[in-house]
Amino acid sequence: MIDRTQVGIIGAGPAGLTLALLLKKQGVNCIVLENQSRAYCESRVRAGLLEQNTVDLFNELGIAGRLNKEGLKHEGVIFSFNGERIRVPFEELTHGRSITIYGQQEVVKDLIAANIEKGVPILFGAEVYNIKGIETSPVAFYQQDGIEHQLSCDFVAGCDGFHGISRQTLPADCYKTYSKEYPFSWLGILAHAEPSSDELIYAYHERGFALHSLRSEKVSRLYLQVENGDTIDNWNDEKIWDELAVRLGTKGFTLNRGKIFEKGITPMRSYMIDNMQYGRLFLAGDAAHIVPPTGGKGLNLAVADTRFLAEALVDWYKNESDDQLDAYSANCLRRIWRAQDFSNFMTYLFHKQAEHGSFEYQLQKSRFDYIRLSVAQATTIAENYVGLKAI
Ligand code: RFL
Ligand code: PHB
Repeated sequence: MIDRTQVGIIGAGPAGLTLALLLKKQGVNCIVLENQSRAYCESRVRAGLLEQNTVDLFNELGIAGRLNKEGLKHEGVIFSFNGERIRVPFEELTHGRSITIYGQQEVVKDLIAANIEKGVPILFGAEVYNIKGIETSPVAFYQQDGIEHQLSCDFVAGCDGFHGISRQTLPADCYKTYSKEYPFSWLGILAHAEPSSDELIYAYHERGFALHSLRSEKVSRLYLQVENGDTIDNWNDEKIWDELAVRLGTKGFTLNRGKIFEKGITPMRSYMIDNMQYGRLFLAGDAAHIVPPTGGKGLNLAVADTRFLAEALVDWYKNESDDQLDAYSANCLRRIWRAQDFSNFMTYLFHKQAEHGSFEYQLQKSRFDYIRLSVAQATTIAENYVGLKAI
């Protein structure tokens, strides 16, 4: 068993796997430790919206063959307010930038295959239970098949998601936490139903938010705002479809129904820490920040962090410079705060929070009208939605 590497990466999600490829490309060795099985990682249903920057990076890494073929490129998005629709033509408003719909499981499959092909060791079923020596010479302690192992590293990259061990390993006094729980959750489904719209539809309705998304020409991905604490047992398939049809509805629109093959409820929260590093431990992705999914930013932020981290580590190995490593958190935080603000804005624009006709409701409606009336406001939304190029 290998017991030493340059960069030990915890977590084989989008962050860990992208970082491993970026490092390998520059000749830096790493090992990825992942507590789940490969099959589990490749089937976990989550995100679907890839920003232009993410697609560009996957092309640079030479792993976008299937993404370019099977991903669905979008040039605009539909917003609906109680059945009144407007279209934000984001490609036109951002001089050619777009988003691509491609399931996170597909991204993870492509990343795992590329890492294995390039010779990056990914140890599945390897749970890291302790990280020691983060000031100068970190060691990751992990268990695989009931046997304990140690991996000594120059650096540890904590890409182990929101519930991972890396954030807990940072000294508690080296960062400040920002956290916000929203008073609603998302019920998400995947269904064998032809998408009812070529473009995504984000809908405010007096019964609550709904989102129409898709995965392919035959599979729809749809979400409903539900109350915190609600359970999937309260929602049989017919009730889900009926509710989606009402909330997404407008004159002449028919929602295509089909067999639901995946459903789940996710709470909505914003969370982040204002320092993502200590000594030789660096965090990336959900390990350091969570955004509500309304802006489609989580996976994209995870990937954006790894670009900064890879550049900084390569600079350390090639030029013996600490400068970029020292600037890592600050470099990431600018984009993270922008995404936090945009995700919060989208969440409050579309979710039902106040009684129909109340003061807050009127403000919400006015914000929606403003997008229709102002190219400036539509452009602001467009450039945040597709993701700012540099920040
Ligand atoms: P991940 O994907 O959670 O991966 C972390 C990995 O670390 C492993 N792990 C450990 N391994 C070893 N030892 C330990 N002690 C470990 N502890 C954990 C885990 O098993 C896991 O494999 O984090 P990463 O890489 O930072 O990626 C983040 C994204 O997964 C996440 O931000 C997105 O899914 C969020 N998200 C969306 N993001 C988008 O950009 N666009 C979207 O359209 C979008 N929609 C969504 C979403 C998330 C959702 N849910 C379910 C939260 C829609 C939903 C409903
Ligand atoms: C998805 O397709 O899963 C999706 C799309 C847009 C979002 C969130 C999720 O804002």
